[in-house]
Amino acid sequence: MARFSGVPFLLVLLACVAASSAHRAKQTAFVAGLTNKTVASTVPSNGDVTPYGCFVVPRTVGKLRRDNVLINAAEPVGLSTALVVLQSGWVIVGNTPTTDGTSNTIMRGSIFVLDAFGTVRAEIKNSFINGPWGATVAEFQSASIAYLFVSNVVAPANGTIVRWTLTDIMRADDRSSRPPRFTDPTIIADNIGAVLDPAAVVIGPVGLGYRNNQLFVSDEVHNRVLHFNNVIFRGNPDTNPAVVTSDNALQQPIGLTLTPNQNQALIVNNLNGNLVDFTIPAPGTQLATVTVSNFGAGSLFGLAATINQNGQKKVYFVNDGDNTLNVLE
Ligand SMILES: *[C@@H]1O[C@H](CO)[C@@H](O)[C@H](O)[C@H]1NC(C)=O
Ligand SMILES: CC(=O)N[C@H]1CO[C@H](CO)[C@@H](O)[C@@H]1O
Repeated sequence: MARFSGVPFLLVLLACVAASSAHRAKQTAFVAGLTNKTVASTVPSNGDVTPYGCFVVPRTVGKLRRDNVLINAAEPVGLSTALVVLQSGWVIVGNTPTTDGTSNTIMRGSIFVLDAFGTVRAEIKNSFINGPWGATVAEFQSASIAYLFVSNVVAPANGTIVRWTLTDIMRADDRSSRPPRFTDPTIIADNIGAVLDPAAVVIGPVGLGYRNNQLFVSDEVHNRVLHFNNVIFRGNPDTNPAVVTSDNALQQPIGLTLTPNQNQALIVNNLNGNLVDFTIPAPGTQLATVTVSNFGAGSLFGLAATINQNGQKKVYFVNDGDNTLNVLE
């Protein structure tokens, strides 16, 4: 009797495996059934017209309203899609300036920290900041500490990801609060590849998405999306990340966001006007491709997926073709 006791157990195990792979195969694309709509023009009163990053405000704090979308343009800060809003209301913006809008004059730049009223309260500038190009954040129940991940694309960085530990995070709607401290910079990924480009300024790692100690990064140079493990704790660069997906519908993946349930990711392409929806973790499956810009190459940058307080799916993205903020909903 004893020697058969493993059989039903094995069958149950196989049944579970079959059920979970069937479940995986049946996963519906987050963007299935959504249609595009223009939300707003991004041409502000100062006349700058080029939107890059895009982030959905997680909580109402100061002037920030939950579910509203923040975007950054190339003025007053330099080029970058790096834009993060902490739950406490601090806004973190990458700044990679050029004097003429081309890669010929690109500089290493800085990171700005704004309070919840939009006032610049700090500028971080040091040897770990080399053309901040994309960013994401890991936040926890206790909002006094967070991990910020920033990609860098200007030499000497050849496509790095730096993890910052943000400490002493106070409320950003109190003018007496000090901005978070940027501590313990650690290079957790190196040599992803970053090359100056006459059209796109830089081709390199742009979109970052975080879930559960894992980081997903769009790698434009190799036309793929990478999956890094143990990103909260590692003390050195991960030289062997897994590949989530590559080629097929990918055409230089630029902005990246995770879906709210965190089992899919969305990227937009630099070389055409398409958005691609695929499963995570690695190895992932491409589930859907949607044309979201009729302006083709160079029109898409940042995007952000959310389910709002009314339970509606929204995928916000900027379009530099007509300088608008758009939504798939
Ligand atoms: C930069 O990264 C690319 C892509 O991974 C690699 O081929 C190249 O050798 C790296 N360059 C340097 C100077 O390390
Ligand atoms: C890029 C794209 O697909 N744009 C479409 C958005 O939706 C309108 C109609 O609602 C279409 O005319 C656009 O072509």
